[in-house]
Amino acid sequence: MVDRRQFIKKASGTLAALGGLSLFQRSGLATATGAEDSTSLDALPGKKALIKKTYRPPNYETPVSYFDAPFTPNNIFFVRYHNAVIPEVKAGEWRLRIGGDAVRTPLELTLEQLRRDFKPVEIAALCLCSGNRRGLFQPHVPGVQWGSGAMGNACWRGVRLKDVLAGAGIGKSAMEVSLDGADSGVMKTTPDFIKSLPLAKALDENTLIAFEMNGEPLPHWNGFPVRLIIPGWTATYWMKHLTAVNVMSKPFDGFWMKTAYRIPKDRFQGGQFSSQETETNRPITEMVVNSLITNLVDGQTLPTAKPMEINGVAWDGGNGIEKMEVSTDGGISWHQATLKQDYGRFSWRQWHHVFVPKHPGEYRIMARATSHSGACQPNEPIPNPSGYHHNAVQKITIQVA
Ligand SMILES: Nc1nc2c(c(=O)[nH]1)N[C@H]1C(S)=C(S)[C@@H](COP(=O)(O)O)O[C@H]1N2
Ligand SMILES: [Mo]
Repeated sequence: MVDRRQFIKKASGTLAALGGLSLFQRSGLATATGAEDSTSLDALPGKKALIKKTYRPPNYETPVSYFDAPFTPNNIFFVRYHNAVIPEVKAGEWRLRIGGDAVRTPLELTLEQLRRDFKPVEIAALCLCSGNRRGLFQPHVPGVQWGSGAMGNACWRGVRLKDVLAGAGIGKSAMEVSLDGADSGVMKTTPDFIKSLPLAKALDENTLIAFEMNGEPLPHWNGFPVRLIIPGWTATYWMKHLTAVNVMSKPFDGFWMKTAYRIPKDRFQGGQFSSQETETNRPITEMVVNSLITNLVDGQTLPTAKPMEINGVAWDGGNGIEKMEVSTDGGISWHQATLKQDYGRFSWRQWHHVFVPKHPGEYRIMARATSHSGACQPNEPIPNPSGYHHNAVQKITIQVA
């Protein structure tokens, strides 16, 4: 169980260590200079040590070596918040309110009702922050300077949002469904983190209100008691500590839809959101095809003439992975890697390749995924103002001696 006092005590300890600078100020400073320390490990209550990016709000990423597994354990799963007031929700007191101007009968549900009255569904799905690898963009882009660890693959169990909405009844004028969680900003002026979905996505059979993650209740930091799962879409829509769902006849115009999480139109494949589009940009939606090497690190030394294992994961926005290719000579030749077990089109897919380096020297290892849609990772990240969708082909240099 999360001990909030312990967390606050730890937070004030860190404040003192920073010589009076608030963490908010410090993170602002760090972002401006690009000097944020991305190697400091720190454990939130109930979690193992994660890579701390900011303390308030808590933004912690998972060390990449933990991704060398089909599912990411709950106690090492990354944590991302926009606002710093995160109440510890009590299961018995929690209520989910279904309302909005385009709903027929507003509803209020307890956790027990949610578990008892609707059909349970389980889906393996990757939870990926839109800004994962933002820290690798050149030139530098403002925002949390994530490395590769703002993601995790889990098996989610819950009920369909569409079944819950059917209980309330959807009016003919319905256009979007907004989502709010129990967390909020420190100051009244901070925009509350509220997102919206196009009606069709809210009614998709894979869109879940989840109360379990990898067979256990959701950890506090990952949304206890329930969060939304939007398989295939980036995690910005995966509302944690979900408290309110509103069916609306107009586009939701809050800060986190209208201003943040937007990408230039026509620069990335997939995922329209027509009610939220402008002439030039649109909300981020589906994840793009991507992969990551999980068992090797840049600069590592490995022995000559011994099999070199290259493992990793690959994913996309729900088409599934068609093939995974690995190069050990800096992209001159490519070899097909073996895809491991398929846990469904929204899960990441583990892959594996073995190669024997015959001679000592430097080896440039590269990995690229192709999705069933035919999309392939680009050689360079696609520039965009907020540093989303970094999916460039990864390059790692290994010394063979
Ligand atoms: N209530 C709430 N839900 C939220 C957020 C938030 O700030 N508050 N951030 C979103 C974003 S941008 C991401 S990347 C994911 C992160 O999920 P995690 O913290 O469980 O890893 O939560 C999403 N849901
Ligand atoms: Mo995110």
